[in-house]
Amino acid sequence: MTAADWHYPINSVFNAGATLLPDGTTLLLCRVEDRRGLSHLSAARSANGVDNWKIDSQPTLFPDPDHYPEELWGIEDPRITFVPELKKYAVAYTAYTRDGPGVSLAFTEDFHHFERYGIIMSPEDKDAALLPHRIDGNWALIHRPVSAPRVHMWISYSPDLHHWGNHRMMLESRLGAWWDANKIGLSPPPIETPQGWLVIYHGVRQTAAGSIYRLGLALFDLNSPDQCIKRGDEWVFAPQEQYEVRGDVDNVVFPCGYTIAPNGDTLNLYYGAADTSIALATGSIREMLEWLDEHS
Ligand code: BMA
Repeated sequence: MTAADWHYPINSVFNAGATLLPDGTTLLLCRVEDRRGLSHLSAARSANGVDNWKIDSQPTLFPDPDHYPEELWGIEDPRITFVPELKKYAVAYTAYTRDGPGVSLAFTEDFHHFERYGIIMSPEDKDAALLPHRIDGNWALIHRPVSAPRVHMWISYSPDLHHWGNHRMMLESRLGAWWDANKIGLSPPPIETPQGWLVIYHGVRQTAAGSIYRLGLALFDLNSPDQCIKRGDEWVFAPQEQYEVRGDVDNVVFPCGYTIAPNGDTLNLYYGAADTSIALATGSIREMLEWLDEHS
């Protein structure tokens, strides 16, 4: 999808959260950047997850004056998790405050009506997703606080989804010349597998020509998700196609969501390409786990 698919003038569409609805429809919650530069979220639905997208004619979730000043400069980069205990979808998204990005949480049953919890992680913080069920009685949220000059992935726990604590560092950015030096963050929500939580994360390499956003893999313990079991040394996905290397922000692949095919193995990864369009790539979860066995 690109801006040309929208019902009203926008600048770009990228970084979409994704989920499968009960009837098998793929729902994307797309980050839509308007022509002021501020973002809102819009739902797009497709029977096959590939084409014939039906895009909401109006913004689906937009910066809400009841949540000013936290959402004053827009809302971005949603990650969707279906929570069976609540029978609701959790949407963790970036609220762009005057003092930088924070993490907000909302719940919905239908992607028409939303219950907003407001900011749950104060600025600067982003790249968050809720785990689908409690761990030892507590909810768990992966997020990425900014602690310059290096930023890492953290996980925090909550008894009630409002009060968060027991903060643990989950994955540290590497140093020096590495592709994932200094700045990393969760990309889509973790994938629960019998071997552990499979995490696709982004690493940001700073170069003289700008940043390069690439994706790597790591595996975390199912019962203690702050414990990293394996981490790949090499990236597995990087800007390569023209629409990934050229756009509003060159050299960015940035997935915020996926769906899993009925075979339980094929991952449909929806990602923002160069902050300009939404693209789809597919892969095998089994192959990713095997790759981690060989490359961590
Ligand atoms: C990150 C996020 C993403 C964006 C990326 C590249 O920090 O803000 O929304 O896609 O930068 O611009």
